Amino acid sequence: MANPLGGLLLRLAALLFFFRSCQAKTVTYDFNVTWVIANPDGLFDRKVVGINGQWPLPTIEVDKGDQLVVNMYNGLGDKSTSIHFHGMFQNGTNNMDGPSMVTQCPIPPGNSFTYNFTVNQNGTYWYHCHTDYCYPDGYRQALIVHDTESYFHDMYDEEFVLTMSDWYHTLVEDIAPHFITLANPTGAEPIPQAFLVNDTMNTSIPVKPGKTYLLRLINVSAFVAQYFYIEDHTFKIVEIDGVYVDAAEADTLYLGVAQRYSILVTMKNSTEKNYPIVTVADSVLLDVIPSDLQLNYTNWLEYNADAAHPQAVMTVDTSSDLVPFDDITLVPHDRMELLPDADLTVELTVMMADLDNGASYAFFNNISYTKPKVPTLYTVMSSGNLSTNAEIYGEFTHSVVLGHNQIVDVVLNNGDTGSHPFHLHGHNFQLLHREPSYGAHFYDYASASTPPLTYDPSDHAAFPPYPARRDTFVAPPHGNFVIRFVADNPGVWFFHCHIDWHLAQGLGMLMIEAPTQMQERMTIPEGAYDTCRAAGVAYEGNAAANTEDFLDLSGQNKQVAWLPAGFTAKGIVAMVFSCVSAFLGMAFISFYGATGIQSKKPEAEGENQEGSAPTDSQRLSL
Ligand SMILES: *[C@@H]1O[C@H](CO)[C@@H](O)[C@H](O)[C@H]1NC(C)=O
Ligand SMILES: *[C@@H]1O[C@H](CO)[C@@H](O)[C@H](O)[C@H]1NC(C)=O
Ligand SMILES: *[C@@H]1O[C@H](CO)[C@@H](O)[C@H](O)[C@H]1NC(C)=O
Ligand SMILES: *[C@@H]1O[C@H](CO)[C@@H](O)[C@H](O)[C@H]1NC(C)=O
Ligand SMILES: *[C@@H]1O[C@H](CO)[C@@H](O)[C@H](O)[C@H]1NC(C)=O
Ligand SMILES: *[C@@H]1O[C@H](CO)[C@@H](O)[C@H](O)[C@H]1NC(C)=O
Ligand SMILES: *[C@@H]1O[C@H](CO)[C@@H](O)[C@H](O)[C@H]1NC(C)=O
Ligand SMILES: *[C@@H]1O[C@H](CO)[C@@H](O)[C@H](O)[C@H]1NC(C)=O
Ligand SMILES: *[C@@H]1O[C@H](CO)[C@@H](O)[C@H](O)[C@H]1NC(C)=O
Ligand SMILES: *[C@@H]1O[C@H](CO)[C@@H](O)[C@H](O)[C@H]1NC(C)=O
Ligand SMILES: *[C@@H]1O[C@H](CO)[C@@H](O)[C@H](O)[C@H]1NC(C)=O
Ligand SMILES: [Cu+2]
Repeated sequence: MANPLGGLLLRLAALLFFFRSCQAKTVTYDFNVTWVIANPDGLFDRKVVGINGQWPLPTIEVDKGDQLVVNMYNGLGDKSTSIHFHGMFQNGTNNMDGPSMVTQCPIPPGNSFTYNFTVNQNGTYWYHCHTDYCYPDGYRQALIVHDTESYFHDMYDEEFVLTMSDWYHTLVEDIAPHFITLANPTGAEPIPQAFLVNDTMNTSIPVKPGKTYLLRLINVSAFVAQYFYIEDHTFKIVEIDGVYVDAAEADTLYLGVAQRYSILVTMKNSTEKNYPIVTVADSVLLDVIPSDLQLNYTNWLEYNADAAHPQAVMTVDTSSDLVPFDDITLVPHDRMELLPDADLTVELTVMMADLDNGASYAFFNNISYTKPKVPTLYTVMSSGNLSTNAEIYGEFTHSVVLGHNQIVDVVLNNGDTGSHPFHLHGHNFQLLHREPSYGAHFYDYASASTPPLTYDPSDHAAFPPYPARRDTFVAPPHGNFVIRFVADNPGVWFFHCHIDWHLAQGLGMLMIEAPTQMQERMTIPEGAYDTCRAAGVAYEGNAAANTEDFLDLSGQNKQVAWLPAGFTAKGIVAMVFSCVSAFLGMAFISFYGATGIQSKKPEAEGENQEGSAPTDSQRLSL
């Protein structure tokens, strides 16, 4: 006989259980960061950054709504570090964002730092160190936010994470001294020795016929972008950088550094053969291609472990013949509309040029990002009502103050012949415009003799009604893009090229978003200041650590001086390489630099293309 009370109790219990299982939980990771030895490409043993004695590093996994706590102990002994959780908005917790000298002090050896924030987002992310250049030493891994309510949750049987990266045999600390120096005036980026999928090579993903898999692809490269396809399989894109998109059929993807795609792949019904998963490095980004560098790699969808694992048969001659899916055409599943016209437009021109020490730097509008003496967030917190005055952050942090809830456009013109994946911390932005589009002529502009395509606000294709959103967007060689976001997340947010070498050359700037609201809403835990004390870094004052007069920037860190007028990279190249020794060259430069010739900024972009920007032929001549 039915017992109404019992039924009610049962239902209550079920409800309670439901609430409990939905309740956000705290997920805690203890990371003891130390050096370990690894050899993922089978070619070379090297020191890498391990966590709790392991490498590959642990994948962080949380459910949407969870509180994530990462207790990090720096056991490296010889290097400061920090962690950035790439793509996490850190809404209200800007101080947990991770970039050294932006939102925290570098964590010195022997010290700890606790990252603690709420994850109210879904999708595919990653974490990596963010202190000087560091993550090419292996300090990077996936961060997955599980969401049982995603619209595609019932459309797949199983999921796999696949990270893709370039791999160096040399420690960053040994590469760095040779990179930004007189000996490398063209700024030729270090060439990786291999490319890894999931921190290894020759991976087979065991699959079952007829099943559908969710593959989360994450590009954790430091430099080189890769094309991705699976022989004889198409797939559906369902997520980019944590934003669900309407399923879009595709066969080839281009993953810039730091970008993520989730794709659904349905297996064939037969188990006769295994299919190559092919990654091809974008060789256009490489200044020279060493003869022993393998650019394309085969991994497999393994239907049958006993069948052959064939190498991919390349159907194109070079990577630039692959036409990837254009991410700007994706439509977010939540149908967020095009934001209203911007209240503020930040215009940025990218350029690479040599400074007075003969080394190559990267610039947004003539400014090469140079670390301040006080982490910029702490300048905001200690500056009272002067926080809205961009001057206090110093000229060389390239800080722009955004008003709370302003609509902001970033118009970026790439005066460089390389492509650059730009990342904004704290936000997703809408993709409004990009040219040239992927296709046959994409790389035509990558030539120094082709003038850059400059964005024309009065003559462009209509913006999409439901623009795709992501946190990292690739600027094409000599091309441009326009992105838009709402300044609804008070904080100091880094906007920078995610090619670690280019960030080291200064390709970054800061958005000081709603500083007054930051002061009202945020408190910095005392432990964060302990880190500064241990690091010997000031945590009050303007960019020059002046606490008395925030408008007095004397003593601020500056970028290296401009080259004297008429002095060009070509001259330096010719000089360095025709001189008997680099030492002679250096002596000449210091002599030349000391003669008191007026330094001069490049007059116009055009002149700079001609003058100090490295051209392809110069790069190749190295
Ligand atoms: C970290 O690991 C190193 C090496 O295993 C060990 O010596 C050290 O005690 C550990 N530190 C912490 C705080 O766990
Ligand atoms: C991957 O396979 C290739 C070709 O069979 C082989 O030369 C290479 O050593 C393998 N690499 C690793 C890390 O197993
Ligand atoms: C993390 O932050 C939450 C919310 O501010 C707080 O309640 C909790 O105690 C913190 N946990 C740790 C380990 O610091
Ligand atoms: C996050 O997931 C929820 C539930 O699946 C969905 O409604 C929301 O649109 C997702 N957010 C984004 C940015 O895709
Ligand atoms: C790739 O590596 C991650 C993390 O180590 C692991 O969870 C995942 O299963 C691997 N994927 C495949 C296809 O082996
Ligand atoms: C990762 O990004 C780099 C730089 O944009 C790119 O060269 C490389 O091809 C990307 N990797 C993949 C697998 O797409
Ligand atoms: C596999 O078989 C199922 C059921 O017979 C069919 O619906 C599906 O289209 C087949 N898939 C392929 C890729 O042939
Ligand atoms: C793929 O690699 C092979 C061997 O390294 C090479 O011969 C071929 O040209 C490469 N193809 C592409 C498209 O890079
Ligand atoms: C770079 O500096 C020159 C000389 O001061 C100036 O004319 C030019 O407008 C600057 N370019 C940008 C984008 O600010
Ligand atoms: C800013 O703060 C200073 C010191 O608290 C005060 O003297 C000054 O009047 C304030 N200025 C404005 C414009 O509010
Ligand atoms: C941050 O949180 C506020 C509400 O507290 C919300 O209005 C805003 O949209 C959020 N911004 C982001 C980028 O998550
Ligand atoms: Cu770049």
